[in-house]
Amino acid sequence: MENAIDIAKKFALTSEPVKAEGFGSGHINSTYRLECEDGSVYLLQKINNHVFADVDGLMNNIDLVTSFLRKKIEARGGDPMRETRNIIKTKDGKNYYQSEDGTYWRVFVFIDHTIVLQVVEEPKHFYYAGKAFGNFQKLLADFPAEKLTETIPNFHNTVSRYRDFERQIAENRSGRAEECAKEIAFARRYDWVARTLYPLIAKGELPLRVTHNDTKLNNVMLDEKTGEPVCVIDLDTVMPGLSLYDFGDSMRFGTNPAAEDEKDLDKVYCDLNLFEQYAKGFLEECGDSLTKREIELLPMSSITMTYECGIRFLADFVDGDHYFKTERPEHNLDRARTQFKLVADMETKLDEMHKIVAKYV
Ligand code: GN1
Ligand code: MG
Repeated sequence: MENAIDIAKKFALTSEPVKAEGFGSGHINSTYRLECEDGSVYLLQKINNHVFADVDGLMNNIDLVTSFLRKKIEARGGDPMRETRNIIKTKDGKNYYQSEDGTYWRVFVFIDHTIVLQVVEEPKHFYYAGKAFGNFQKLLADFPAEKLTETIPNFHNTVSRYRDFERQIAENRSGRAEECAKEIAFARRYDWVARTLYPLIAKGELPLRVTHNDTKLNNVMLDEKTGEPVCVIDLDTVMPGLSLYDFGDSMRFGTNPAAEDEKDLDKVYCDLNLFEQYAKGFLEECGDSLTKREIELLPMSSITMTYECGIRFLADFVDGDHYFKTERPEHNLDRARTQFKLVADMETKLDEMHKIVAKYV
């Protein structure tokens, strides 16, 4: 079987690859920091093709989106090699390589002098994350959405997510459903949350835009010295979606001062100061283009996206951990618990969130 170095040799690198080390913290793909003989560094990734069934469509999306962004970044005098992902093609000019064992690989330019955070360390980091994702949305406002493949159909369709959740609980492939009866009961008590955003698209109340759809704090690279945003990464789920998905998912991950998989739930809550930091940054960048209805729903989107992630983690736990990477048997359950703790906490803070949003529109 080909190892990471053999695979790297298929790509048009500046010199021979010599070292590949595990890197990053994504729950889906596997990432390596790749070093070459001449000292140049790249990012090598194995794409999870169980999650992304159409790798060709996925990589074509990333090629289209990054090419589009590069032009905009150049036009405003930015650095297109740092401020967006850049695909390194294979020696035969393809966006990815399929190895002999059927796995899929890609290489990106490595962006140095940046940090990626798992929790907010200084409030300004989250303000900058808000600016990064708000700006990302602004830059893609005139991207021709019809050119994009839907890499994961119904990705944020919370109505079908809830149906899948009930089906996986009923199937109980892991036999662990009883172990999490309390969490299942919570998910059912809050099932109304699944109907707060998605159905409004069909009713014409919310516009589809080109959105990132996976806006966790660790999907933005910040300058190691200043903390200012450098580059939005993890473009696998850039698809038509709601601005509210991007806003809410950032709040889900970033307003919690503890880790997504923290076992001590006393440490898990929604920090409203952090909520304010992100809201300010996001709205400064793209607030002008949001509709009244979108703005009204910004606070609620934090709950909806956190709930969605919670039922996905819980369903995967009961299903036997086939989707998200896990490091311990209870990992997905621990993650579901933090999400549900946040949902309940955010619910008590909705009024405050509305007051904060009102300050920046
Ligand atoms: C996954 O790949 P990563 O770790 O950035 C997941 C997101 C979840 C997130 C939860 C394609 O994101 O939807 O919100 O984990 N990505 C996919 O941390 O399912
Ligand atoms: Mg990621």
